Amino acid sequence: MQQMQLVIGNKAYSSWSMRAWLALKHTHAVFQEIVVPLDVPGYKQKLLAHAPTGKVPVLKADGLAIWDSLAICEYLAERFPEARLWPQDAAARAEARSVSAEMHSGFPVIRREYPFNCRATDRFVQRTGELDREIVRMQALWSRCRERFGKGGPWLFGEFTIADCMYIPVALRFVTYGTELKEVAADYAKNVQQYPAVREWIAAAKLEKEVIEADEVRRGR
Ligand SMILES: N[C@@H](CCC(=O)N[C@@H](CS)C(=O)NCC(=O)O)C(=O)O
Repeated sequence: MQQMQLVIGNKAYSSWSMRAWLALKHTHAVFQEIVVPLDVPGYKQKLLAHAPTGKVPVLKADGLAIWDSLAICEYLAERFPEARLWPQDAAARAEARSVSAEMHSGFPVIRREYPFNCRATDRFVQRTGELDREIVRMQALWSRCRERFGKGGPWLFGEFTIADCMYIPVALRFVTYGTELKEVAADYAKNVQQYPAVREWIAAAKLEKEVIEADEVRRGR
């Protein structure tokens, strides 16, 4: 079996890359990382050489190029059943798929107003009503998962699943932008920050030299 390759963007800025990377890490498979810095001259051609979307992440495995974070997560869940990337219980699995899809296709305001920048601290973004509404929804979603399905561990569905891969970058955004969180969400964000794979990703992000100005919102209040 050939070693898998995961094509990703800058660790500092690419939240979709992080999602696929977290799922792949969770399988404990050995893989090669191909980092393509985004928004620099020629980056699009490099991405198009890997997949027709010209976006990251892309997983190269079994002679296939699999693009899009959720498709990669699904592929890994099938290929590594022992990693239990989805909950074992059918009801929990249905809900985990719902919340993962909700993240994948939703929360446009959080994604726009809180650019992912996992090495940044002390950033300030003016809150708006629409941003507040999404933050409220996010916390309600996390609370429901934790309360209904989270008894077996610190993650949304107890054990670590794809739902956590989807929401870990959001928890890191809340840390970056100093968003006040209610207890359940605050505990979840704390757990995320302590997770070894997250620490490894952020440590690597801090070593990157590239800066994407659009994702560097202002410091302080
Ligand atoms: N729906 C896609 C989104 C992928 C995406 O937008 N990736 C961004 C980086 S986080 C990208 O490739 N940006 C480069 C570009 O659009 O040129 C997924 O889930 O993988």
